[in-house]
Amino acid sequence: MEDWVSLGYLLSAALFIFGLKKLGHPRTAPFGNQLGALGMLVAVLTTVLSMELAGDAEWVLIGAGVALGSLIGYIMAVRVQMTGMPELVALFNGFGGAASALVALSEVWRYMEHSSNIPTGNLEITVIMVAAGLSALVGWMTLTGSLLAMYKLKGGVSVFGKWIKTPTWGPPWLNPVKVLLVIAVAVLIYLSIDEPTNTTYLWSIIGISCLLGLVLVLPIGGADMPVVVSLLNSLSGIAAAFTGFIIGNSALIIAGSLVGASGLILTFIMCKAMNRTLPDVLFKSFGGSGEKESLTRTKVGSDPDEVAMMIDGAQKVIIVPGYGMAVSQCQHQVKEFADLIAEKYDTDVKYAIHPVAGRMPGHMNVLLAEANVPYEQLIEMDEINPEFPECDVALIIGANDTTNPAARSGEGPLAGMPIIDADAARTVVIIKRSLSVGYAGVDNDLFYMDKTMMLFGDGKAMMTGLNNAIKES
Ligand code: TAP
Repeated sequence: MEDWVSLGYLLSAALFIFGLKKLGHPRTAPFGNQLGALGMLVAVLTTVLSMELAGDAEWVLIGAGVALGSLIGYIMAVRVQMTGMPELVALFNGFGGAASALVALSEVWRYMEHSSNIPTGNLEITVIMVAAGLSALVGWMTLTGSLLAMYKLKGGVSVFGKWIKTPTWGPPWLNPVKVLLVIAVAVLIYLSIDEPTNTTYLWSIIGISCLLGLVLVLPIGGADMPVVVSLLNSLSGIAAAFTGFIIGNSALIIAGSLVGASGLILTFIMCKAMNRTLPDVLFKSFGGSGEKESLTRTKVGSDPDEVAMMIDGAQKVIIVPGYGMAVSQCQHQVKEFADLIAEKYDTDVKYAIHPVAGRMPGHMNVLLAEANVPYEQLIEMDEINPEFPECDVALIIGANDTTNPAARSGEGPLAGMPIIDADAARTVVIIKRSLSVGYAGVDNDLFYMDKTMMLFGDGKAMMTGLNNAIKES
């Protein structure tokens, strides 16, 4: 490899690492993101310029690919709603895995065409076939698993105008099937070493890997989806690292390893937040059938004036944001509310942040940072929970599962998940449009407690009403 190419890859790796470091804090995260994107640009330019292309046609092909990919990425990023981000991330994970697996496949193909006279047992063939087999396993599994995860996050798919719900299905016999499929791929990789030109092995590995991605994600539902999305993210990185190994591209190995390692760390953080282990998530199907509980109970709603009167003079208010705040985009009204009561009643205001509130890691932090909420006021669940018994009002805005006391029982999709202890506050105010269930489909006893006031309506409309009522009081 020429010196300038090595330097280009070194620069891109340094940019990835600094970018990752900056992503560790919400304030520096946008800069971290830009560093990462710049690192990718340097890596792509270095790779393209170092390629020995045969003629103009190949340059046109590469240029068209780069332009088309950039355009599609730009349009998707500009058009995506904040609430659609997790689906987009899942889709990108899948594309990342597939891209790596395709590059590995083309390299093996090229190798097969030119190396039919290499004796079997040759170390080079062994290394290439094992790396290509693993890249195919991880890459194709990531593609199908991520596509299914995307449709699970969406809740379903529209076929000719008819909405078909994404199923969650995991009978106990599916677990041995998963193990058998992994063993089958291992055997096929082993066989392909002895017969590297036999393409049946390669196609079989691809087919089984695609199936494996589906059966791994199919039983997972409810509150465990964040774990599986972050695991798939990690797998897309691992597939890239294997491919980098096959084509001898150090930038791909470094970037893939960084994504693989950071994705795995995030997966374990998510598991800890959900009080699960990774094998539990992958083999125990906590998500259940994916069916939502139907509601029979009722509760009379309050109005903003009533809530404003109750908040008048409150010494301590803890705001608990959830997915509904992201849907209604009411973070600015929430910040205005906090400023109002801090100024008018000298109220101590804090925000309780559950690690899986919303639909992506750090979802609430990002929204509240956008509204300029001081970072010091965002308190992690473990730290804020002991403060609820001393809290006058817990104001829950569009959060449901993350406050559901059903999680404290040993059964159901939320079983064992740590929650925000909002029910320990003196009064609970919940803003949401109805009594309907949250993402995991479990009815929430908190709505029906005597100390709970329900403000039925869209988050933004209700917060605006509440702020006006406080200003007029
Ligand atoms: P959820 O349990 O999803 O509940 C959100 C609530 O917001 C809904 O019950 C809904 O009730 C309400 N809502 C929706 N639109 C609203 C609007 N415009 N105005 C006001 N309220 C609105 O929320 P959560 O407590 O944040 O829990 C997150 C869930 O998602 C967890 O189960 C978590 O495991 C899962 N999940 C998380 C992630 C990550 S990484 N954070 C990724 C995937 C899945 P109404 O319809 O009655 O308004």
